[in-house]
Amino acid sequence: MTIQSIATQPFDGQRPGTSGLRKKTSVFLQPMYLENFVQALLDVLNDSLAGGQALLGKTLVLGGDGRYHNSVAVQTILKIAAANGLGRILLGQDGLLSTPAASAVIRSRNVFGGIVLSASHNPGGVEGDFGIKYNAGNGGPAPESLTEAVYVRTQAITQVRISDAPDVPIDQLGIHWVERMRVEVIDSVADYAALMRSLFDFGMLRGMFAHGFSMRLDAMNAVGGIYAKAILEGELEAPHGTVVNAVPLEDFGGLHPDPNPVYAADLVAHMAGPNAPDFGAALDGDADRNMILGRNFLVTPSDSLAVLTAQARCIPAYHDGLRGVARSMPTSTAVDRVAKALGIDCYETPTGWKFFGNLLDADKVTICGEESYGAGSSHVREKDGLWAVLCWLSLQGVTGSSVETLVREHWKTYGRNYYSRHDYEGIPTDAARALMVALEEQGAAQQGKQFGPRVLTQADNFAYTDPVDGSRAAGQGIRWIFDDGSRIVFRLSGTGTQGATLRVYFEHYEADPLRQNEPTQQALADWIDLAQSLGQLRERTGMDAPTVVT
Ligand code: VG1
Ligand code: CO
Repeated sequence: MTIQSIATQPFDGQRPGTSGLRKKTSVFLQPMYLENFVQALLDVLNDSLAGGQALLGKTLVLGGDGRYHNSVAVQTILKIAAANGLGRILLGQDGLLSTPAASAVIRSRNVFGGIVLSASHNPGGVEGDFGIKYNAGNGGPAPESLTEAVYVRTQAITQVRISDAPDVPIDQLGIHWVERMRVEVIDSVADYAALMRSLFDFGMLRGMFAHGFSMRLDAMNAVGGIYAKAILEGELEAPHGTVVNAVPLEDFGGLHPDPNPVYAADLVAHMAGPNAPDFGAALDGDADRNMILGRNFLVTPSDSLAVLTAQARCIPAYHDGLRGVARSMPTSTAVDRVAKALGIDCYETPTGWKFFGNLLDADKVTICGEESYGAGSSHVREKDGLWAVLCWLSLQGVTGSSVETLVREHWKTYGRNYYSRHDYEGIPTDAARALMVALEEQGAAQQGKQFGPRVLTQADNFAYTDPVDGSRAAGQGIRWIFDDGSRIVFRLSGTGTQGATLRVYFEHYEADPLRQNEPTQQALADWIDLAQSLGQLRERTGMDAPTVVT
């Protein structure tokens, strides 16, 4: 075994987005592409520590969502880490760790950080996407200061250090060595399952299934399957077959592992059919997202966050109440009303889980959520799909109410926030940038004007100052806010890999229980029309309609 220094040259565009560096798989397959990024990351981590050989005493967690290239990338990373003098790696068996499980391992073993290989909800396979992200010692996504430093380093990189050691048998639990670096292959599920056991009343949940409660969890052929199988069918003794698409496949069996009504249409149809179980749920590629369904009933993620916040005391971990809550800016304000009623703080952050980390670390919030099917709590520093599912299971067990009843009762108490997101995918990047400039100008020009029964009171581009460390993030999305509290928000995706994706978010509040049963798109029609006419979306995107509506 020897350590080699390989000459390399920078690649353009290795700047991490909303959640790590995410590109077409073919981009990652280029020789040195992954190598450069990993070397740059280790350089930056090394520099952040005092002293020359500082990485020697450190441990990193490593694992991924099992998509195409996962196991090859794991071997490459092990060899680069060893060559750079890292002390130890805790590797999920077969190279697998869901995003929330990686966060759990970092925290439970109290280590320096972790690398997660995932492009999350993006499709996988040779034709799909691949990704890599770094999580810090708190278990959460690296802050922008770190990802930016890594990017800067990728642009000046000249050498990669790598060992020529043989591959590690990543399927074999136990201790292996690469150079002087210890590689411990760990059970991918154990730490995470223990954490879930500590939060929920597993005895009560087991009792539900014993008494015939039925459920279907669609793991979308992604890594979440191994966690859902072990916990739902294993520990909670739900019937075999409760978890479907449970085996992680390199291409997710051709599915798009994004749990929303469009890509999880199968589950939606099943939940509307004659054999629908009591409860339905789906996870995304790296199991940090969740979709919640009742019988013939879809829960919007913003409502899910609000209901969980309102009912959190049903769950042992939150018995004593919540410190506060946080939501991303585009997420509906349903949770704000609950926070107000509970007398707790509600924070509004930019999109992406990294912005919740400081609030959680400073104990300002307990539960966080995003409109994009993500929710989580202080138990880890990532959103957590199966945690959300176990929360909803607990709510049904404790209250004896169905998913639909829980949501409808919630609307009666707090009012309903009609909510929808329209995505326009694959817009040429330049056109998308120009569109954002135009939308900002248009907002400024129309501010104070009347549109039908309402006035556009505020038009701006959201900026956030972190209340804990004072760091600032500007340009986080264009907001058009009306005097009745309704909103239209526009932002560009930071996780797409082809052209640009425009996301348009619509929200409208309805307090009157008699008007809470309209189809969502109909209830939001005024705002959808307004976004079209003022924003000229058709002309500027070249598309007649959004590509995905959720
Ligand atoms: C999207 C979502 C955002 C989420 C991010 C990562 O980002 O909108 O809410 O945090 O994906 O989720 P963007 O920039 O494309 O809108 V995951 O499950 O893909 O890591
Ligand atoms: Co994800």
